[in-house]
Amino acid sequence: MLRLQKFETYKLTFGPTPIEFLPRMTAALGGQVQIFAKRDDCNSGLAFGGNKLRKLEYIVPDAIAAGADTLVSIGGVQSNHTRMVAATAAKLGMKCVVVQESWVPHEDAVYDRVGNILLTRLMGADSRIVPDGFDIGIRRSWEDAIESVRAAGGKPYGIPAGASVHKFGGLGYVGFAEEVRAQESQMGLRFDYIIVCVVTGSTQAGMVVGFAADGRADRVIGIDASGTPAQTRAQVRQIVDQTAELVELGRRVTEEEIVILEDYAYPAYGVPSAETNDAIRFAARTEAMITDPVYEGKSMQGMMDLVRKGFFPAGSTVLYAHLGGAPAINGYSYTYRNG
Ligand code: 5PA
Repeated sequence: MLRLQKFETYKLTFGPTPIEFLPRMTAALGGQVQIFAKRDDCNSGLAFGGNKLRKLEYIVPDAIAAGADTLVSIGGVQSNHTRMVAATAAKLGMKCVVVQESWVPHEDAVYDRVGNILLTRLMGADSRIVPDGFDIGIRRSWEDAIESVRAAGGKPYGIPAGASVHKFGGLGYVGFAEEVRAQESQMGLRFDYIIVCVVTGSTQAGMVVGFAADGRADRVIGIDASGTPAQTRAQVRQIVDQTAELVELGRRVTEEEIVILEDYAYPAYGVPSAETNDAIRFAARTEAMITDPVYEGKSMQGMMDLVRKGFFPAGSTVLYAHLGGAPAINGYSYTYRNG
């Protein structure tokens, strides 16, 4: 039994997210592997939702207890995470400062005016674009932003990139695993594999700890979208250990139980390959399921390739964790101008 209940939460999501069977995608990929999706992209009424809200549900009580009046976070120009922090701040009646680094070597005339950054600004966040490139670690620009709030007399509460290296960053996706187990018993099945996109690490790390409780940690297949997999893996390892301790897993998760596939992040973080674009069109045309060029398009590409390569034995059930991110597609309007 994982000790998750002892942590306070602040409700930002609707509750358990649906799991749906994807019949047309299953058939189009050969019919040997049954494909399901868990729709964390539809988890909330806050600004289109997504994976960050599960994490933030465990972080907000700490921000309130700290007496904060401003949430300060960081991501790329089209960050989903900074959109979710801006939404959370609006919902709490707090202020919000988000640093948006230039993580993506992508040029589209409207890239910094549509999608996530548009929504972030609409919700009243102070969005600060800076020239620094991609890095999932603790950043100087973020520390400077925290300091600037303090210097102006505010009470900042810092949330790192993707809410990942926050002490409670992994708890939300331990909750995901508990939720899947409950849904499995209602559905009368047990998923053989879970596919998840990984960049800053706490989504997969939480799942690994959650599924370690029933011996399935190595069935969580992380698809790297960072393009810096060594750093991502090290961060997942660290969050796994910290989260396992918090929920009292009672043992150390082994290296073999942390599975991250590196083959799909090319050509770079935030830049879709031709195969990523094929996967995005495939999910849209078989199931009207919208994935984005930065994250879910790459995990979709990875899942499709693994099915086609026979990675999953015939008869397997695969659960694709849809973590959100669709608003970013607007920043790629030229790429998809003809569909
Ligand atoms: C993100 C992250 P982790 O960062 O927890 O590994 O999750 C990867 C991920 N899918 C998967 C979507 C839709 C995501 O938004 N996004 C970041 C952001 O700034 O938006 C943290 C990088």
